[in-house]
Amino acid sequence: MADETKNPPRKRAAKKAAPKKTSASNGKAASPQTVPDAADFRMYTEGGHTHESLGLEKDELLEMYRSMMLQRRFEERAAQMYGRQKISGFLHLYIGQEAVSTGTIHALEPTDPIITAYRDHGLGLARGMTANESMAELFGKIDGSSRGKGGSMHFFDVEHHFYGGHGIVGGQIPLAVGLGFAGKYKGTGAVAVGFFGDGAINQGAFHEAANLAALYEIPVLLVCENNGYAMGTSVDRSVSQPDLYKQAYGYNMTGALVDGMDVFTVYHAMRELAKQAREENKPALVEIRTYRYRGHSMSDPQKYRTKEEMEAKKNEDPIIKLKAYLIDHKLADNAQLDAIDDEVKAEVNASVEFAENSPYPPLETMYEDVYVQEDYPFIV
Ligand SMILES: Cc1ncc(C[n+]2csc(CCOP(=O)(O)OP(=O)(O)O)c2C)c(N)n1
Ligand SMILES: [Mg+2]
Repeated sequence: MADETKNPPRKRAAKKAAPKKTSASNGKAASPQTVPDAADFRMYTEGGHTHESLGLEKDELLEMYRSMMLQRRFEERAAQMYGRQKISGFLHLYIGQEAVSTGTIHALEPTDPIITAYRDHGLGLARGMTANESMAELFGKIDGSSRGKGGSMHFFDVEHHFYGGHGIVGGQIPLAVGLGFAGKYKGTGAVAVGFFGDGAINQGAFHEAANLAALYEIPVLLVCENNGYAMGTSVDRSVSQPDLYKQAYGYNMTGALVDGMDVFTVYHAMRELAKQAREENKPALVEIRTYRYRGHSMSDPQKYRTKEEMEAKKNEDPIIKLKAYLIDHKLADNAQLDAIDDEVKAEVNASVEFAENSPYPPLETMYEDVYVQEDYPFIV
């Protein structure tokens, strides 16, 4: 059941909101009554968490650091390989946004389904995809996660409950709600998490999906990764209400604003919101403010933002922040963290070799893996 103190039912709200009758006698129009603010907005922007306050052990912190480093090093190498024309098609890098993927994954159960847009390498790696299958997918090789037929935008790993990798802006949001619905229907207790960019918030698909998520009380978190830009268009230029989390009010659900440059804050917010969704079937719209350090994709002259802005944001680098925390709290020293970096680099280098050596998918496999159902009509 919805919490009525925070979310009054529509009928009651409508009754209270009815405008007063204008008194004609004094000649003045009565000002309309204001609607009581029943919004359930949560701010996760203050920071100040410690690993103790969050109940995180040293091993888990080091695992978070490793995960973020793997995503960063993997993509730096992917960018190089793109330059050498080993990767074709699009390549959208997640560099700068790693606290979002890592903080979320650590806050969820490994069986909670997740789904995202085309900027998908970070989330896939954070969820447990290997560097080998990921690099091979970028190279279009048969050992890739989608057998080389998906490429950068279509990572997919059912075993790890990662449902892709989607190229149509906003297209995966209704699927996220469907994943949440399936969990509720089957009684699995899972919470689905659907990621999308700030550019997707104005798509009809978001609004239709958000409405049903709240109406059907679906355990789903709709996570808007607001990195400030949709290609070259800033949020301020394209959205009438740039506080994107406020869209939650229109759908009678929790809205949350989260600092996405701090992995502890993301972890804290997502853990609380996932618990609420799991235990009370309450969906939420979660706006996580983050920043991508690279262009929209590989061919982006980035004329829409200043060097000063980028430099300022680089001072907020979530990986450097976690590293400083680990050292300050004597949980690791520089040598240990460098060793993690070396291990990750070796793993990524090996993945390039693996991808080079993997064959291209044979032509006759072209129509395989298009539909799950093997006898689906229209397949030649
Ligand atoms: C329906 C649709 N319209 C337009 C495009 C072209 N397009 C690809 S990415 C993109 C910008 C999306 O930005 P955002 O949602 O903020 O995600 P980000 O790239 O910042 O991660 C657009 C308009 C598309 N893929 N799908
Ligand atoms: Mg964006």
